[in-house]
Amino acid sequence: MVTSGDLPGLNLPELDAHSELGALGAVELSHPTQDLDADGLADTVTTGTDHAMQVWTDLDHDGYADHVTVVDSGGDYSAWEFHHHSDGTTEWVRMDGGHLGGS
Ligand SMILES: [Ca+2]
Ligand SMILES: [Ca+2]
Repeated sequence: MVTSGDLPGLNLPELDAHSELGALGAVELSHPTQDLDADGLADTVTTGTDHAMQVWTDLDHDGYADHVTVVDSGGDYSAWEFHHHSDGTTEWVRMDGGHLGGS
């Protein structure tokens, strides 16, 4: 579980599109600010630097991110989902990735 990060006050890890999230563990979204699915409950936090931005979404509102999309300033992106396995372990799984804009 991530308890501290590079972004003061948000406690979210700073990632780029080539970061490996597999063993990152649960990421707490304590103060989501955006409502991505428009159900009236804030579920999403966007973080970032000059180099990359991260969009963290807590789809089931349990306080922990279930999905993150990372986009580099150069256009590379990756999308990850947080999976809960039946044996109690958890893992981030890369679902998508590539380069925005075709080539
Ligand atoms: Ca929502
Ligand atoms: Ca969640």
